[in-house]
Amino acid sequence: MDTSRSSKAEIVSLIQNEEKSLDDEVQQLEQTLPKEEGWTSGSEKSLYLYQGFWCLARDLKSVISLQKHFQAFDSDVFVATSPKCGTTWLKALTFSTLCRTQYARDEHPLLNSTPHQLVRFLEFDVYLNNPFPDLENICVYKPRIFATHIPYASLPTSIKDSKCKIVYICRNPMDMLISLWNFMGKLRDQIQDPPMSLDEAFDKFYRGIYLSGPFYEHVLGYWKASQENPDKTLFLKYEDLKEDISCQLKKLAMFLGVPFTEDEEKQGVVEEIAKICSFRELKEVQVNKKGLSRFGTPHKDFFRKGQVGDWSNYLTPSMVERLEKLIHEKLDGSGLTFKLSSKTSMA
Ligand code: PAP
Repeated sequence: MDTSRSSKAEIVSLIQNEEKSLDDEVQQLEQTLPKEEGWTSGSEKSLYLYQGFWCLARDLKSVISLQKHFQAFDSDVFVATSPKCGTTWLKALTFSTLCRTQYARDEHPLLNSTPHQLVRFLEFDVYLNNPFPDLENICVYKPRIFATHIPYASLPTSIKDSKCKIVYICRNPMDMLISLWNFMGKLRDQIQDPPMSLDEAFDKFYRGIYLSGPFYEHVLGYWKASQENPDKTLFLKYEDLKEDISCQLKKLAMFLGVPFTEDEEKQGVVEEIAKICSFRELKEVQVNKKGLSRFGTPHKDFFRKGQVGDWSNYLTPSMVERLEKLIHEKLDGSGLTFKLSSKTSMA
């Protein structure tokens, strides 16, 4: 008997069975979960409320699949975010900090790969249409770094229980909303959907209906995890990075267990990483200017303005008032505050 053949056949049948059972599970969920209209008519047409967060039908399967099968290593690092809160930036910074000794200083991988290619999303990329991805060979650099928009409560148990590290970045919700609305506007344009009004986007965001929303539950889940176990989860803020990137980079390196040495500091390594990961530099790299990501969005759309306080150019006074009230209600007593502009902050 040809064992290599039979084991290959067994593997294929295992994958097929798993695919079938996932398809059945997702089909059932689609009929029972609360459902809302998404942000575009394409793959984002419907959102489903799964375990308390809004998820695209396309991603339900990969989320369930990775919840069941993903095995974290103690050495893994996870970049966790809500959409439009600084994912691209934190992917670039985490990769450049952790892997800095694995390439020559003038051959930085960010010159030829996008941050999303170097640090891949678990649910939109690695596990998309593949319940058993080849994780051994997926990350060229070590340790493995993955990204996710999944809320803390719904992370695979092995991520929560192992000694791996989680870095989270949040952003003030007003800038996040404007960033999301602009991003989805480009996506709508691309598939010839008519523009979505800011009123409609505001209403959806206010009700928490967007991929991985609601916002406050997402942020508070990771905030609490970071308070309870600061060695495992590092909680960063986009606005703090904007204010003092060197200080935040050193904090990140220390947390990841790879602090910058005195020599590195003298040689300007911190400033070099900050520079190559900066909005201005990344936006101009050819690989970020053309082509589509694995999840179908143009690379260039991940770089818009990269500013704090851009919301003031869009939101009406009544929108600001409603959001401020909601921020107060949701964050009251948590100890978490947001900077709304380079000057103003609120709890
Ligand atoms: P994602 O969660 O969908 O992957 P994410 O990277 O969080 O996207 O969002 C993009 C936002 O980060 C954009 O914000 P804006 O719309 O307000 O401009 C984008 O400009 C900003 N951004 C991307 N790269 C950087 C960077 N290197 N530094 C600062 N901001 C950045």
